[in-house]
Amino acid sequence: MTELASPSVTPAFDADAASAAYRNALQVIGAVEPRVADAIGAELADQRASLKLIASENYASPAVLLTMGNWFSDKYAEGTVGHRFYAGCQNVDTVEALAAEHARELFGAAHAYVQPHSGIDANLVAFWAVLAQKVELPALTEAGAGHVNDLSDDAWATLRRALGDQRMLGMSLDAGGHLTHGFRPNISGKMFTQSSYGTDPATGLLDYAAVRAQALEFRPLILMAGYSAYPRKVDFAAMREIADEVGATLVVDMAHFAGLVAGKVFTGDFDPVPHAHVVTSTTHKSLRGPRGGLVLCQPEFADAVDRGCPMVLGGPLPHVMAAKAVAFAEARQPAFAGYAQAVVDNAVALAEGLTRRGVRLVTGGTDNHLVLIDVSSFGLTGRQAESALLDAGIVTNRNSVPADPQGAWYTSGIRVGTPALTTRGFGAAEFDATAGLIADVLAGTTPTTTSAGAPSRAKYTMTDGLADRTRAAAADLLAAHPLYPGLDLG
Ligand code: DSN
Repeated sequence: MTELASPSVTPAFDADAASAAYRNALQVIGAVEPRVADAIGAELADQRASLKLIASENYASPAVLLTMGNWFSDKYAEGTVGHRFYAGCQNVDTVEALAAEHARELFGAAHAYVQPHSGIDANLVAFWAVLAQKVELPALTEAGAGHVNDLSDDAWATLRRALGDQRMLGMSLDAGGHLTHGFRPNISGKMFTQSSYGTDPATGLLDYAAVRAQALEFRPLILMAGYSAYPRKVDFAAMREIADEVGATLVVDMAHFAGLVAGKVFTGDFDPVPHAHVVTSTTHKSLRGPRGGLVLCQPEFADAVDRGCPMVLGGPLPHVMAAKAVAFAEARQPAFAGYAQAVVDNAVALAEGLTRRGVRLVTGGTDNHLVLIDVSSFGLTGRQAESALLDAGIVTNRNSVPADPQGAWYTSGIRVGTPALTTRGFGAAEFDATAGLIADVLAGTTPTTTSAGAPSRAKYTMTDGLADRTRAAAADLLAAHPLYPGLDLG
């Protein structure tokens, strides 16, 4: 065994063993479809060579990744641990129980359901659990059924009509909320009569008094909290007070910041688990696990949450549940707290570096893992900024800013996050240097003019040599912090 590659914030792995595992796996795959084996190798090369700042992405450990490629993938396991609709699930029971146990311990939760395949699945499980638990829908009473799963077709028809009266209040998409929190084109916006809260127009910050006033007026069944592009902490104790005052159920989607909760950076009022009735998450963002979802809940919702399959989920993915168990075990190691703190410290360094260079940030900074840049002062749309940064080797995504005049396609914002590069070992100095590269690219990019004489919203030119210079500088930063050090595909 070679020396473990173990920067303090990255899970240690045996580089020789991982190299052998991947080389052999690629040889086996390549014998069937070499183009797929090549694409897998190319993906690692691309990820190694780019400055990945997408706030929702990370790099899972070789242990997490390898756990997903095995015989668990072949197994059907509808049901719950010890109560399956298929025979032969004893090993699936082992990994599902382990993942749930690690999740409960990691987050201090009463109950954990690890079957959701993604964030939207986790949210649908939560929404139906609240409906089943909290709503005396006429159809349930008429049918004498104990649960929505037991309804007849007639009862379902009544239920569909009654559902239209149920209300959800969530954060609006342009204020940083997520499309599954009641955005009209999403199923959440169709299941519920929906209303959304924004942020203070002057500060970009959540205004709890305004949320309370809106909740008192709207009387939601579900008060939804959580975000995908809000660069600040949320006071979940305050949100719970509002929910209690209006008789709502508080559901928190912590997909973006689950790693900061697991790493005990968000504690007390900022930890959703003790305050929310139900908490949903993905497992692959700041939590650094496999792609997947998770639901945590208070005991009164446990039975309804466990009916996620077959209510809204198909068969669970046992290979992914196994990888969740491995990832949660990693997150329970002391090093993970150091990683989570570094993610936030690095975001602050990135925000300060951008501000110092004259870049405008929504809310003026950050106290989580992400920074939302308003690129309108450079005369750019988010789409132009995203493309120019990509030309320069910096991977980001465009994002709406509050009350965005450019709409959701072009946008006025760029969202950047620190979880992935922190896993690579970047610290404050590297993020300050990254801020410099971003500021230079934004300053050196100019919209082209359309034939009508207006600035284009998509096309742009860059100062000569800027993209190449930035790529070279990014390559120097990346070379000092290799991704999966020692991992060699041969
Ligand atoms: N797509 C994820 C993100 O980038 O935030 C959320 O679903």
